[in-house]
Amino acid sequence: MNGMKTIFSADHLLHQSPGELIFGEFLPAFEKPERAELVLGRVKEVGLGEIRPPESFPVSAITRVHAPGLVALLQSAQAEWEGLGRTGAAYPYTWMSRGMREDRVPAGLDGRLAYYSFDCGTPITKTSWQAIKSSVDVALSGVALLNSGERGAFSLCRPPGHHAGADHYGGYCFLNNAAIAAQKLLDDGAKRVAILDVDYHHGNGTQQIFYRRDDVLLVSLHGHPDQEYPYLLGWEDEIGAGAGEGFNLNFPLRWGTAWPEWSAALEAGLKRITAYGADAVVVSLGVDTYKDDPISHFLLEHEHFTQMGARIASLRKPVLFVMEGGYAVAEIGINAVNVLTGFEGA
Ligand code: OKP
Ligand code: ZN
Repeated sequence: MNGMKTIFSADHLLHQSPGELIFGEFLPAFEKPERAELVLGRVKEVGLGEIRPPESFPVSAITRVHAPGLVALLQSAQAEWEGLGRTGAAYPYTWMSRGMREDRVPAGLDGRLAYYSFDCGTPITKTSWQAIKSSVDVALSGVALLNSGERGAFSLCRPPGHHAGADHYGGYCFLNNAAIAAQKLLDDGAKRVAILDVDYHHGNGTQQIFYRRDDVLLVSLHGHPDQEYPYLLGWEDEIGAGAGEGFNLNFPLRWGTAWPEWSAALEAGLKRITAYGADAVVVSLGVDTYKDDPISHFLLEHEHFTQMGARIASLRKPVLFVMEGGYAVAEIGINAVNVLTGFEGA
């Protein structure tokens, strides 16, 4: 079968949040396994291309961008939690705030959960690590496809990754699949990689990881921090620092943003990526910009995702699509795959 290949692992099923504190209630989690299954179903329905399992990569590919202490915590948190006689998933009780010790990692479990996380929406369960690791492997296997000459590939990652920074996790994200993939592209010979983050939420983790670097350009379109999660990063004056100055480009957009305004920002971002001269592009593909997404406030419709894919294809660069968010579950498959077919058809 020709067409874009999809990398997928059923191991994503091993991460299932027990629920989410949202809208003032503890509700069923929005980031749920059905999301990935619906996208996979749509990939099959349209006959996008071959579906392959990931290869397994060493943890050293992860610690190229993440602190070893974070990776160790994700692996052992649930066992330590149970060792303290607790049932349920591992949740942090506090977080780092202004004036607290950033230079010292506490030894205990609750201290490390506090040190390495930034929100209450990202519980670690008994089998989460296997899902987290499989999601990274799905992203890295997509890199291998680009290295073998494919012009596009789809890493159907779950859990998502773009909120995870070098030493912090949160926002349903544990490890930054897109950032790990971008670093692997560089390690495999690319000189410059662009990350285009079209998820509704700002990719704070990706921004933090590459903020001082000029070998990865980040372009992000997202809900304005004055209105939208993760609230504390994503303004337009964040342009990068040191060697990275000029290599971070944020487009914060207000609730109610529809295709005309969203696509104008996309065009400006694509222009920047072209000027940058990227050897490859990683797209953080969230489809929570959809008008009926239950936790988001943009107004994109099905056809706009197709157009988005076609515009990304106009870069004429190898593109790795890495799945991020999208929560209107019945539609998530249509919207994600529309981007891919739009790319393929252009
Ligand atoms: C992840 B991705 C607290 C509610 C906050 C978190 C949104 C994470 C979005 N439980 N919502 O960017 O789609
Ligand atoms: Zn999102």
